[in-house]
Amino acid sequence: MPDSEREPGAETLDNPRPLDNQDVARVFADIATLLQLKGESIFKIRAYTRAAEVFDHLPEPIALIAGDEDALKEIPGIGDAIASKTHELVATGKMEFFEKLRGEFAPGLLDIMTVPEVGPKTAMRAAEELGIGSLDDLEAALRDGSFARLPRVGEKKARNILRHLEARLSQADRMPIGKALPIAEHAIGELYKAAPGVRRLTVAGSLRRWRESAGDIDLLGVADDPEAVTAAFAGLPMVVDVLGQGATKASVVVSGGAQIDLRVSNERHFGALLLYFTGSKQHGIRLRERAQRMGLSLNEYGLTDRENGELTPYDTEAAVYEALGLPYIPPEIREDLGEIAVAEAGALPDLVELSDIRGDLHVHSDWSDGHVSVEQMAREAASRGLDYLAMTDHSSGRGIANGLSVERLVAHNREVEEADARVGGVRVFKGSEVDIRADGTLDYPDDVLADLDVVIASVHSGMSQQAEVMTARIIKAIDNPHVTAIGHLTTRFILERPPIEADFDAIFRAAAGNGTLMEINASPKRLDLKDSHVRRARELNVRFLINTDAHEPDNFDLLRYGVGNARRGWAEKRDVLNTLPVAEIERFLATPKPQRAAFHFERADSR
Ligand code: DGT
Ligand code: ZN
Ligand code: CA
Ligand code: CA
Repeated sequence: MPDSEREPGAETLDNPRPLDNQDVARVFADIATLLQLKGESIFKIRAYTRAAEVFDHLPEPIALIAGDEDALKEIPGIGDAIASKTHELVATGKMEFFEKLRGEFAPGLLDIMTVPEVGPKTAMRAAEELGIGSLDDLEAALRDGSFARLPRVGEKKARNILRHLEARLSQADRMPIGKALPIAEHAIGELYKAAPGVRRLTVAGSLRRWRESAGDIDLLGVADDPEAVTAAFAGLPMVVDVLGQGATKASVVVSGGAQIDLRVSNERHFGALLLYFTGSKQHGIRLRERAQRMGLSLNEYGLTDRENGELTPYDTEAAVYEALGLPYIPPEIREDLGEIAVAEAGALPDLVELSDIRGDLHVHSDWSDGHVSVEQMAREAASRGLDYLAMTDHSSGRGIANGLSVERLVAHNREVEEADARVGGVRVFKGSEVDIRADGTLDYPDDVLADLDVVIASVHSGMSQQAEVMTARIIKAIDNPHVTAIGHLTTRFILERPPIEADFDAIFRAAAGNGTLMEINASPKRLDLKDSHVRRARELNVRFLINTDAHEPDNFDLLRYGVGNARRGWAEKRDVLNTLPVAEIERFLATPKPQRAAFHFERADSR
């Protein structure tokens, strides 16, 4: 699957997103399922299953070709009937055939079947015998035991299903950080305009910790007249509902559905306030326990001496930590994952920073599914102060992509060399984002890969392989001498598509063993590796690239999400190869692969 079905940030709050390749694939898969339940012929079912697979793997956005039925029919596996249904679906958002078919079954049947381990037969029985027509019904039947009593279900399976469902429901009203943070920043800008007396407006909560998703948006600020600020906040044009409004706090819902909580304090208490509302809750609890042991009590106003009841306010977080005998702990690692003990031991990691990143080794152009030319991307990178980038357009394994055939790759390489010569201030490397096929072979032969400076190998298809198969597939790519890094390892989309199943420790060990890098893909719909994988990989001596996977110039701005995510995984500057100056990167790329594992670089490099 390509990176491009939906550009990061392309959705707006007001426009529902257009159907992407996976949406279309899902409709055809649903049709196949329903036809199977109806007992239709295997040939008919297979045509729809095939269509679902084709669209799932299509490396370009379906929206770009669905307008043209003839172009659709040229895709192998897509016949007349499916082409016209696809056209209808993408153009109108609906497909009559599917709507009619769906109407023949109990409502909610397909929803229920989206829960792992609920197969079609069980779902049908649940609908017919228990009247289950929604996920809510399903939850109730799982809790009261009636679901477990259905034929071929049983206690154990019902428990598993409930676990899957709970995981689903607990994510249901969260937003990916890529949606939440821009809303928070917009609100801050608007509030500065609407409430001239407000200062130090800051994002707090999970967003300040750069968690990949947020339940709500927490904002803090300072003012001499807090009530004027909460009133101005409740009156912002973006606000659609005021949930509560008081002298120092307000909660609102903004257009698009996000909730924002604002708290305003005076300057003297702001450090304690920020510490409290940044969380995490668990980190706060540990700090309060520590305060207790010191005869103090910690709250959002400061530290109170429990003997004499005297409150000391703090205007910075660092001052609170200091009073607790600790160095400043960065928000990204305040998750009660051992950070307080590590801080106490003076062993906090020196986390990588946005300004440490000097280049980007995963960038697309209009040669594949990017939006502008190689040269424009290079100029854009240069103007943003990057010292180098690698142009890594897609390979074309399945022949239906706008990915590059070997012939086009050769021409692409020439254009990259020309851009490198023409655009000053930035080194442009020749690269490819090459597909790791289902069997672990790559789309290009080794002699073609050998001509490239940077090879990002990624899984874009066959994502539901069994763990052992997937692990072997990825390790085979890692073992290829020309592969620089594995791109977006798990292929997940935050809150949308689950990660692959694999033995990640085995993958990280293989990568560390021969110096293959692991990408931390900064696209906020991916953040892949995710934070916990970064931390584990780092323990196993893996080194990283933080890449934007940019498909257009604005995407270079997404780097900050990747850095936030890397910091949540405790990554330091020395763990991240693209913090190196260009000469060092060239030295790394010139080092043959098994020796890359031992590649040593100076830490004390300055810009
Ligand atoms: P979220 O919104 O689910 O993404 O996660 P947070 O961490 O932003 O949580 P939220 O919005 O409920 O609260 C913001 C911060 O306020 C939280 O990180 C820590 C603090 N906080 C909220 N409720 C409690 C609580 O009951 N106890 C403690 N110690 N702190 C709390
Ligand atoms: Zn990709
Ligand atoms: Ca929050
Ligand atoms: Ca909150």
